[in-house]
This record gives sequence, C-alpha cells and structure tokens, in this order.
Amino acid sequence: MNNAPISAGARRRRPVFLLIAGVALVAALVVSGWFVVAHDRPDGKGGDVAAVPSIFPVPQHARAEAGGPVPLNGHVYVVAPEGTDQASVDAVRDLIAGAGGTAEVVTTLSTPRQGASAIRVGTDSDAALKALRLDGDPEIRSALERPEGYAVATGTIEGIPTAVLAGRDNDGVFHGVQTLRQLLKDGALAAVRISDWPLTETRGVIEGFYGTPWSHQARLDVIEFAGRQKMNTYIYSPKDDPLLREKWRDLYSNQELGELRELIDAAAANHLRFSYALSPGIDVCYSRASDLDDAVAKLESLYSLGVRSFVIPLDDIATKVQCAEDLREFGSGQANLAKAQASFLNDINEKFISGKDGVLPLETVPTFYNGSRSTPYKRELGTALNPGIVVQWTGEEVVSHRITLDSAKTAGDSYGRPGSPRDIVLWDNYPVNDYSQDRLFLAPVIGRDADLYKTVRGIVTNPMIEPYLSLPAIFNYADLSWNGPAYHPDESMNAALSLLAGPDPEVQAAVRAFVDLNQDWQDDELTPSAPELRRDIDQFWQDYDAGRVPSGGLKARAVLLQRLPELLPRMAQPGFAQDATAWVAASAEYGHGVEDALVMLEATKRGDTASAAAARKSAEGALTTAAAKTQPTLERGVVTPVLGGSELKSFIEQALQRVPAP
Ligand code: 14T
Repeated sequence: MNNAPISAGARRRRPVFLLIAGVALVAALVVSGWFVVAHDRPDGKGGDVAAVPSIFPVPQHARAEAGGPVPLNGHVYVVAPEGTDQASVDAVRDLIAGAGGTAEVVTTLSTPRQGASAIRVGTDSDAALKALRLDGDPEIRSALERPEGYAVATGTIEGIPTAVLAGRDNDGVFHGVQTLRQLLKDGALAAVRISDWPLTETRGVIEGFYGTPWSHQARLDVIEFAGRQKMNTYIYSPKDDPLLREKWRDLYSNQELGELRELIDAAAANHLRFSYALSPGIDVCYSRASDLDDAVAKLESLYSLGVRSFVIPLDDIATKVQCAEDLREFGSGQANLAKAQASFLNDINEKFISGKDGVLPLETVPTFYNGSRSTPYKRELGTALNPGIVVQWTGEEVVSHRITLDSAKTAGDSYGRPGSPRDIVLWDNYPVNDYSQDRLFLAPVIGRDADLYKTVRGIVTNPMIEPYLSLPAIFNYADLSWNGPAYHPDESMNAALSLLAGPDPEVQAAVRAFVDLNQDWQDDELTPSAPELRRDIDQFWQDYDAGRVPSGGLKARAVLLQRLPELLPRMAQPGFAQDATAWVAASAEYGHGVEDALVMLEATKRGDTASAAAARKSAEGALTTAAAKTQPTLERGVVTPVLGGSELKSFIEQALQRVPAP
C-alpha cells in the first residue's frame, strides 16, 4: 500500500486535503440524489450539465446524454407492442400519472402529435434504438444479450422527446421500469444512456428464520419492494410454519392455498420467482417410498398453484439417519447421511423436477451447510448428488462476518465432483436476528467480497423477524448481488434510508439517529456501535472535563430521540416504525434519561443540589422504564429491547456515578 517515507508527509498533505474536499463534494451530491457519472459526450466535446441521478442497484453503464430530458407531465405515448409485459406497462402508466402527465398506451406510433413525448417499451426495440442511432452501441448490445438485461436511452424519435426502454426479456423490461422511476425528477426523465444487467443469476430474500413468521401483508410488501430493487427471488422457508417442517406431509387447506396463490401471483407480477422450500428432514426416512411420494405430492400441490422453483432444505436436523430402514440401507455416520440425502434428492429431481416444463433447478441446503473445506459428508454429497442440483451455503460460519471469493470457490469444489464444482447459492445470514431477538441489525451489509459473483450462482439474504426493519439490508443485498463491484455499503444504506424515510428532513434525521443506535452486529469491527452517538458522547465529556460549555450535539440528539415515537410513523414506509415500536420506545426513554443526566451534571456544576437531585431521580426513572420487557418473541416470552452496545444506558449510568448521590 502506501510506503511513502515520513519525510514525504508534507508533500502528502495536499492530496489528503483534496481527498477530503473531494469526498465531501461527492457526499453532498450523493445526499442530494445527483452525482456526475460521466462528462463524456459521444462527440467527445464535453457535456452540457452531464448529471445522471443516482440509481440503485448501480447500473453497469450509465452516462448522461446531450439531449434534453423527456417530459412526463404532458401527453405521453406509451408505445408497447402487443405482448409487452403488462406489469411493466402498468408501472410506466403509474409513473406518468405520478409525474402529472396523461398516458396513452398504443402499440405503434408513426405520427405523434406535437408537444407530446413518448416512452417506447418492449423486448423488440431494434427499430427504436436504430432511430436513436444506438443499434450498434456495444454496451447496449451487451445488455440485450444477457438474461434480465435492459437499456434505457433518450433522444428524439418522430420529432418528439422519447425514452426507449429495451429489455432483453420481460424481466429486463421490468427492471428498466425501475430505473426509469429513479430517473424521474421534476416531471421529466433525465437524458441518459444506460446499459445494465445483473451479475448474479439469483438475487433475493429467503424467509428462513426461526420465530414468528412474517404476516401475509408483510410478505406482499417485501415482494413488491424486492421487485423494485431488481431482485428476482423470494424463498418461502419460515422455520416456524408447521406445514413446511413438522407437518411437511400435510397438504394445505383451501384458505392456506388462497394465501399462497396470492403470494405466488404477487411474486410473478413483481418479476420474482416464488420458491417453495419443503423441509422434511425432521422425521423423513430417506429410503421409504411413501415419504418420497408424500414429498412429491406436496410439491405437486404447489406446482399446480404456479410455483416453478423448489428447495428441499435439510438444515438443522439430526446429523445421522434416523429410521431403521435407512440405517440398514445406508449405515450411520455423516458420509452415509450424505448418501441417503443424495439418493432422496435425486429421486425428487427425477420424479418431479426433470420432467416439468419451466421448472428451475432443484436446490437444497445440506445438513452441513457452512465451511468450505472438504469433509467426508461434503465429499459424499458432492459425488452422489445429481450435479444439476444447487447447494445453498452460508459461508465459513453459520453467521459469517466475512465471505470471500476464495472461500466460495472452495465450497463449490467441496460440494462438487472433482473438476466440476457445484453451483452454489449464498444463503447469507444477515440481518437475521432469530438468535438475538432483543436486537436489530440495521448496519449496512459489509464484509462480502465484491466479486463473489464470479463464483456464486446467487445471493439471498435471511432477514430479521421484523420484515419492514429488514428492508434497508434487503436494499443492500439487491445492490450487492446486482453489481457487487459497484456496491458501497454506506452509499447504498444512505439511499435505502432516504427511500424508506421519504422527503421530510426531520423524519430523515430521526431515521438516521435510530439506525445509528442499531449498528452493532455482534461486535463486528466493520460495524462499530452507534458511531454518531459515541462521537457526541465523547465530545460532551471532553467539553465537560475541560470545563467548557458543552457543544450541544448530545443534547440535540437526546431531544431528537425523544421525538422518535412521533417522527418515525411519518416515514414513507410506516411499517418500519410499527416493527420498531419497542426499540423506539426504549430509545425515547433513554433520550429522556440522557437529557436528565445533562441537566443533573449542569446543576451540580452550578451547586444547585435540589435541581441536581430532581434530575437524578428522573434519569434513574428513565433507566428503569427503558429496561421494561416490551418486545414479544415466539419462544422466549417478552424481552427487553437492546440498543447496540447500550451506549445511551452507559452514558446515563456514568453521569449518575460522577455526581454524588444526595
Ligand atoms: F440452513 C441454513 F443455511 C441456516 O442458516 N439455517 C438456520 C436458519 O434458519 C437460521 O435463521 C440461522 C440463523 O440463526 O441459522 C440456522 O439455524 C441455526 C444455526 C445454528 F448454528 C440454529 C441453531 C444453531 F445452533
């Protein structure tokens, strides 16, 4: 890295200064939602105002075009040939309505009325791209060769301002619409040329935690959110839904089927696969014909509802075969478990998956689903399991703080056959909090190699029990899995929070203050606990100990925290506040306590012992109230919500210790 000798320090100062200034400028542009992607114009003359709005996930290629923006607040033709993806056309109409315009959907357009503008949408866009003289653009051609790829380009066609949204397939078209949404500002689409495609095949959410499963409404909302962020997968695998595990053989009632059908349809409309995960491992007998039949019958019932993607997870079960038949047929021991599982999975693959049209490759979660080095279990599974079956893997640990390309590559080898590595989907156990239900993990996703896409087939996130509080991390994973090299945790998180908070600056500040309190992910050094609060606390003690008037940051934060119960419900995504109720109440209570502690310290300095005593009493009361058990859990009763490293609590306690009790 930087090996410059110390004497070079003076020379290095300027670049450091420039770096800081540069970072500040970029940060300002990012925060305001605009940053310069490219100055270059096709003619190489340097741009007009060449700004592309920030887009998340970050596109593979995005540049500003020289022509003006495309107005959407007047008459807008939506040119969509017969057969164009309906969800995308509907979304474009909504976009135009939101911009204050009137949409007219047509299948072709040759003599538009003057003053109108157009959006040309579809998978057959050669003519439109040709009209913009972009049919030979190599980046656009790349995008339109790749699954889920799309291009967006603006210009003038038939004399009117036009945006062309070309998809390689219907998924690509739908992703392009999500990009259009982010290009909209002041009633017009920014003039751009974007060529884009995902770097991983599978990108999504696995509802795979223990504890209270998500509500039906939450699932619908997460599916919609994930679709907007260009994810393509929702895996239905809550551990505490009995029909997936304990009662895996039972078929669904009509009412349950109705809800499932709604989820499946919602996923389809949002261009996500609904992936159904049946976990028979608790009591399956791998060699019993009736168990195979029961599993296939269950999967068939989902197939007939429209499901086209299936997982058979075998995680968190006994590490030996259980029934007498299996013991006889395979023997005990871990390698024999792998043999039994491979035989069962291969049978399901053959009897159910292979013959069906449009069904994606079967996936499984091995019983030993973490660690990359070869073991007898992995070796046996690797050779015996049909090579077309995909393995889900959690990294070196169950909850992996770092996940490297090397490790994922080794895992592929270990679960594969010599010379032909297994397709691996990363089941990423962040921000899941089932093992720590008194905490929230609101730090951005960190510690995953940017180029994991080079070896993994996909990345899915296992979220928190609280669906709406998981949206920021889901947003991060959408970015990481679409374009890992362009993923920057803080920028992605900042964009996620802006989206969820909505435009009100007070609400934005409140969300950020709350999120700051919930950064601590099991002491990971990349997610230091409550960094902003700690800065304020450190500053306060420095001022206090030096006898200065405190700078006020801590006081302002304490006041803001007290307002969280009023401010967070005003977020654009109100489910966030709802899910956070217990933690928000505790934050507000601690906010009170901190303010009381500050009053106490100040009164003590003045020698006003009566006021100090009253403030002490109030601070002590806040500590007691904040410790109340208020967060219900499925298996552990009601628990006390914990905030990060308990910095607020510690501050109050420290202040109380500093002042002699009366
Ligand atoms: F299948 C796996 F990939 C997996 O992660 N399984 C579970 C998962 O459902 C859970 O949400 C996650 C986080 O707690 O960890 C796995 O469950 C465990 C793992 C353990 F090491 C449950 C108990 C454990 F001791």
